[in-house]
This record gives sequence, structure tokens and C-alpha cells, in this order.
Amino acid sequence: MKLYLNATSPYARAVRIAAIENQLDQTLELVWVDPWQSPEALLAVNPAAKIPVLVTDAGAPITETLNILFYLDQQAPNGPQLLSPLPSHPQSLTLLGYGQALMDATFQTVIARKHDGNRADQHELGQRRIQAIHRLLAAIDHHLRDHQNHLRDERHLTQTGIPICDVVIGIALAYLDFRLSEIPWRSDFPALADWMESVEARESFAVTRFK
Ligand SMILES: N[C@@H](CCC(=O)N[C@@H](CS)C(=O)NCC(=O)O)C(=O)O
Repeated sequence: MKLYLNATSPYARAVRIAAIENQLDQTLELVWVDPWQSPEALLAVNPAAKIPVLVTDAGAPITETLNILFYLDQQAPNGPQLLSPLPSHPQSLTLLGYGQALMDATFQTVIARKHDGNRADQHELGQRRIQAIHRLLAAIDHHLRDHQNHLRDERHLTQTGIPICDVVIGIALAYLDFRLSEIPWRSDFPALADWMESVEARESFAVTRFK
């Protein structure tokens, strides 16, 4: 399998982490590209000119991060590592959606600033994105604690895997630290900061750190 990626994309990092957690990273050839240059090799597999793209061994390009994560989980030699408690836990889907939205709002803020400077934040759309980030952090903090309690009750937390919602939320928070470090989410939400410490300690997070 081939993965088209760059080093600073939170979406591509989610795919790398899913590959490691599913023991598939050795089968993954990394193809480093700059999507903003629209290179021909990328356009050939994704007309949207976005990364990540996973090309399967049979040559099928898969785009959109969540699609790729679902595919990788199905390929895991020891069974799915990210999706296991998902079907019986709608809260996992709530958290996955909020985590994805946090990643999107943060990434769009970064890109808007890159193009329009800090005045991008003053426009109505910029304001909406920043407000969404703050609301999403509060909602994730609240729902994550609730979800952890449920999982603990049902002994899911004794599993060694990590749920897909934790991967996406962990990367969204790491991306906030990397690009919007002025948002003081750790002091606003100390329980979330504690949770993040255990997620960041995983090898899959450590070896894919943003740089
Ligand atoms: N919805 C997509 C978002 C992917 C995305 O926005 N990737 C960025 C890099 S972090 C990109 O390639 N941007 C290039 C562009 O928008 O032209 C996903 O979930 O994979």
C-alpha cells in the first residue's frame, strides 16, 4: 500500500497512527508530497489535490481520512484495533464527530491565516471557526469523561488498543498545540490535559510527532 502524505497534516498523521496501531506500518510505502503544489502524481490519485490518499495493493485510491481509517482497520492482521467498541457505543461516534470537527476548524483557521494573515480571524467565518474550537473543546472534555466511565465499567479500557475517537481527538489537540498554541486548552480543561498525556505516550503518537 502507498500513502501520500506530508509531515504537518493532522489528517495524514491519523492514517499513520492507524497503520501503526494495526501493525500495518511495515507494509506502507510513504510518498511525501506538497498538496499545495498540486503535483501530477497526487492529482492522478486524488483530483481534489488533497492528502492523505491511500492506494491499496490492487491500485484503488482511497481518499478522506475516515474512509482510510475504516479500510486500514479491516486489513489488520490481528483484527481491527481502532473500531472494536464502536458499534455498541454511540458516544464513540459523538466523540469522533467532535474530534473531526475540531481538526477541521483548527486546520481551516491555520490555512485562512496563511492566506489572509491574522485579519482572517476578524471576519465572520473566522470568528465562527474560533468560537467552534472553544465550544468543541468544552464538549469533548465533557463527553470524554463520560465515555471513559462507560468503557471502564465494561472493562474495555483493559484492552491494549486505542479507540478511533481517541486517535482523532488526540491528533486534533496535538495540532492545536502545534499551530494555535495561544489557545490555553490545557489550563481550561485539566482533565483533558491528563487524558492527553496518556494518549501522547503511545508509541504511535511519539514516532509521528509534528515537526
Ligand atoms: N476532508 C479531508 C481533508 C484533507 C485535507 O484538507 N488535507 C490538506 C492537508 S492537511 C490538504 O491536502 N490540503 C490541500 C488543499 O486543500 O488544496 C480528509 O478528511 O482527509
